[in-house]
Amino acid sequence: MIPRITLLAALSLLAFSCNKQVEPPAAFGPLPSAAQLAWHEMEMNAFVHFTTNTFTGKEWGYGDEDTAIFNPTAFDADQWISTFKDAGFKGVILTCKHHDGFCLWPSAFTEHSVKNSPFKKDVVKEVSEACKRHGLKFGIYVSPWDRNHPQYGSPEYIQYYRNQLDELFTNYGPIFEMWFDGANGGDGFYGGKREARKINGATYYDWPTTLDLVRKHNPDVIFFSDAGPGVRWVGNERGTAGETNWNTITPDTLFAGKGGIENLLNTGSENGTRWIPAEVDVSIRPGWFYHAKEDSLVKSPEKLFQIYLTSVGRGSTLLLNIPPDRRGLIHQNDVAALKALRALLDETFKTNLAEKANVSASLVRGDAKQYAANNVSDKNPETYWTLNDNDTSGTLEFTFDKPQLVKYVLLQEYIKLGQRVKSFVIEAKAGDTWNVIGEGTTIGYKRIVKVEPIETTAVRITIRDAKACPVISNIELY
Ligand code: FUL
Repeated sequence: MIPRITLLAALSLLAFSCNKQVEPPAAFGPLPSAAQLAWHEMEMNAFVHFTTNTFTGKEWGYGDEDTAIFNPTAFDADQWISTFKDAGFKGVILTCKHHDGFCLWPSAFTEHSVKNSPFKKDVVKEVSEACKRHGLKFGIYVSPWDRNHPQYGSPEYIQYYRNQLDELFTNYGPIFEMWFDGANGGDGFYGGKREARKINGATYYDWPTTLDLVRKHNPDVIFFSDAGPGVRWVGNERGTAGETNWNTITPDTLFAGKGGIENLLNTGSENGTRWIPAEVDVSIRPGWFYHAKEDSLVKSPEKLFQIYLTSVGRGSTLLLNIPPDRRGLIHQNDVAALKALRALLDETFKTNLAEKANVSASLVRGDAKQYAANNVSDKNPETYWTLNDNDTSGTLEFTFDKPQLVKYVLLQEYIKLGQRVKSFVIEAKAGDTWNVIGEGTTIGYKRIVKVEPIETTAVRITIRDAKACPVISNIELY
């Protein structure tokens, strides 16, 4: 019989090692706001380009279009939004006004709007209400560049632009994201209808004042522009975030429309001073607007899947443009492509092999259970595996009870404590040897690596380098 005193001592020792109080790592570097975190979690949003261009075949209208041409014959916002919802999109951003200045809502400040079209209906209202019905968030694109407005280029126009934002935020909220397009934000391009009208993009729009105004309506609205401050442009329209993608950037000298910063925006800056993640905007068709001649050029589900990997799979949010046609419907080819994309995503990411694997780690912060390796496979995004403050590398091993085919590895950092990882490698066991099957640099909110497909009994992930001790909340294997 074990003496009572020894048993008690053993039990209290056990209790001590399980409940050992180890401080969590301190936050490191710039952090996302609550609204930015929510934006990261949306992962996929739909962009909708719709205006007079849909009826003229143009991409950039001159602003002198007759409002009579805007006349969709079978407009159905529910068809758009239910299509997007089925595909997995969480939000929608609508071009309430594109560069031609035509307003999809009956603005009190201009005659160049739906109110003077035969269609008459308030498209912004129809779409924002359909979003509410289907549980998607609603966002707006309101082009600063306006080729219809006679005062574009003068201070009066800025007041006009602000009045319109006021109208939109008052009547169609809540609005989760607001797009400040960079076109004609620099000092190139042509300004008004068909004549040149130069502006100084760095100062003309006076963004800080506009932002303050909009924040009075919604303090949490995410502002997209080349330079943020909510989210930044990714530097291209091909659907590709940087293989290295820092959520941080130093925006001091940046502004919407500033040219020559595409590479910087694509990768972000490792030591950037602000959390301004990249949003990947790309169109399902060659153009942003619907053109019948592009019906056969809708991106294939396989191409869209690739884009998913280079956007969501690189820690960005995908903003996929799906333009309604002249009927005011999402064309059947686009609907079919989205359905097939959804099926591809569901099939690829169906069985997470990490859930049934045995997970172990080379190191655990303070040897404490609350930071153990299996936190990365427990489905709880609030628990994580982490190391002691000075440790910037460590290894996780997943062992299966029988060989499994592994094709994709999904990793997530606990970004509430900052973005840290700089380099990682993925290996798989073949017999007694470990083979490298993939590697990468940054992780951030989410990283999906397409590895060399392999039948294996174990996968090993090594964080090779990090700015501070890595904090990994989730790993999935497919
Ligand atoms: C660009 C615009 O000029 C295009 O027409 C489109 O709206 C795209 C999303 O942004 O800057």
